[in-house]
Amino acid sequence: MLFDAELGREIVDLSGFWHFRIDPQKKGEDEKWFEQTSFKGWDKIYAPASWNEQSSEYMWYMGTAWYARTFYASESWSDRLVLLGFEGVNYKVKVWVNGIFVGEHEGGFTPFMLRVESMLKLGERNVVVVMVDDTLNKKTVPPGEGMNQTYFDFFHYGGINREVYVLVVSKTYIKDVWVRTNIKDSDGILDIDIEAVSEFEKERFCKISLKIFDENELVAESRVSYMASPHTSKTLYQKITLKSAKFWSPESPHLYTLRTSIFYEDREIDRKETRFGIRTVKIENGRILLNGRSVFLKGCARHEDFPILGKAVHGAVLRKDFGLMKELGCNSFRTSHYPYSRSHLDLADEYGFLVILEMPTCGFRRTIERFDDPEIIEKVKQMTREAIKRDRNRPSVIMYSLFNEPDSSYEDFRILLKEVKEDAKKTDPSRPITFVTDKHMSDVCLDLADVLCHNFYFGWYTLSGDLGAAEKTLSETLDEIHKKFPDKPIIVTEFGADAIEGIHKDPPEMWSEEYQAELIKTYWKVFLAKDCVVGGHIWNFADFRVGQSTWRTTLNRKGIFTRTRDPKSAVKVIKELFTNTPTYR
Ligand code: BDP
Repeated sequence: MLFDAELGREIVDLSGFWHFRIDPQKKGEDEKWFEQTSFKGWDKIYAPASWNEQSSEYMWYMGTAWYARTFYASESWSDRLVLLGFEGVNYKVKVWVNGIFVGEHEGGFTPFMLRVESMLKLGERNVVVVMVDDTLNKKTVPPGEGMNQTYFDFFHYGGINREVYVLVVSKTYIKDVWVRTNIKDSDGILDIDIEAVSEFEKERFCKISLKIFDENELVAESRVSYMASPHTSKTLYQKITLKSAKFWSPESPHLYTLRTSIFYEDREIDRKETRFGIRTVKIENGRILLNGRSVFLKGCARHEDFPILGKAVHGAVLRKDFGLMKELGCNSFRTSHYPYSRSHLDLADEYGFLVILEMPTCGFRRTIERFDDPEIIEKVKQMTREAIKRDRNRPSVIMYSLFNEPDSSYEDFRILLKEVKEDAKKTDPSRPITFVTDKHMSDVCLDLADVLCHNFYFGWYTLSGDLGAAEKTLSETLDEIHKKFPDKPIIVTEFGADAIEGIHKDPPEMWSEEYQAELIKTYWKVFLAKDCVVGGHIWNFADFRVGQSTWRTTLNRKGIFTRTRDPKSAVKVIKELFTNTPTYR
């Protein structure tokens, strides 16, 4: 499934069956597997999807694996730039085309593009070979040491998890469009940056046209001319006012499309479409203001996880999930614990969800990595930058979460947090920044967060089975936090209990469906009684696969739906709680 962003451009989708071969001894590079043109004896694997559940042979495989396939390069691509786009490959990747090395990338959840036109044979089949290495270590993000020794609580799925495609563009093309929106009375104010790349050998006088569409109706336009110098990238700025604009909100998620075109000698040579919504987000006096109104976030934290597909969540599953979330009365979710796919967030924009975009920085502990290690700092910054650049036009994304449950009770974590925050603010100064903590009063970094995000498991990991005590401790802890930071809004980003479907207990007991429902009800009552709480996300929307251990039964069972989306008893209760909790309060 490809996305709107590349509409109007030539794209070859490389989804499908790839030749596949695992390389446990890591000998493929020495043996030059990337030069192969015949793949006899190799297995087959489908991409996008993780390799693990496609065959029992690969279920627990962690290491190097090779993918190969061919694609046809048309003769019409001469004098054009050809990019190979990857939406997400877990974890490290190296790419060759026709035996020639093209580039590499680290990080499983952010996109990258590689230029390949100089390696292509036009009018013929071309071979693309991709080496993926998902070996975890203390310096991977997130870190781990094995399939069952991860410092994060979700299954470590390897492979080409998201779309791969060939994108063909003109030698002068639009690389990026960034639309910042603001509201003045009934008008929408747009500040737009267009990054145009030119690879022509000579200077060219180009014109850029910007057209804004509301559905099919042209509602505003503007033009700018510039001299495109050879082998340069240029950023052009435009300001547009949209009179009597329609604003984006959960109840009315209105989207506009900006069509940016480059003209050379009055011929349109490139076009990129960018969807955006007009809305503002501000933190003021302990509240999150959306278009000036105080919002309350209701929802579940999620995971990208589905049987057989692994970390590739098919569009049909996403459609189902958004329908279920809407029925429940949710208006929000967090992309725990990594940036989700473009299609996932496209639906959030369309269905009007308020999203906390989280980075893949989970499990950061000072006993694992040093927080002042320049390699770690650089890696985290790069992944954060890639995620923000991809998603900063989305109205659904209202804030960035830079970490999940780091060792933030230690001063040395401040170094990393500060550096990454500064860098993130440069990439997008318009959105609030947070990180998610489980350290509460012992956290020494909360002053650096614009919004406080806390995960609580009273009644589960502590005060197990005692909901009365959990309620009291939750209430007291929230009061203490609020007293220390009276101007910062609090979101409870995780709370929940494992429930194994079909286990029923009266009175409710841990692991039963009733206990999960009761715990959620208890927490919700506390949230609504406190002004400082501006949102609650249940952990988790659906059961999800984890590694093997004595404390999980193949899945993390805190889903209110099973892994295949059947409802547990909590769903009815939550529907009532959420529908009776207004979005604005
Ligand atoms: C939290 C983590 C989350 C876990 C959850 C749990 O943020 O990744 O899955 O606990 O234990 O601490 O279920």
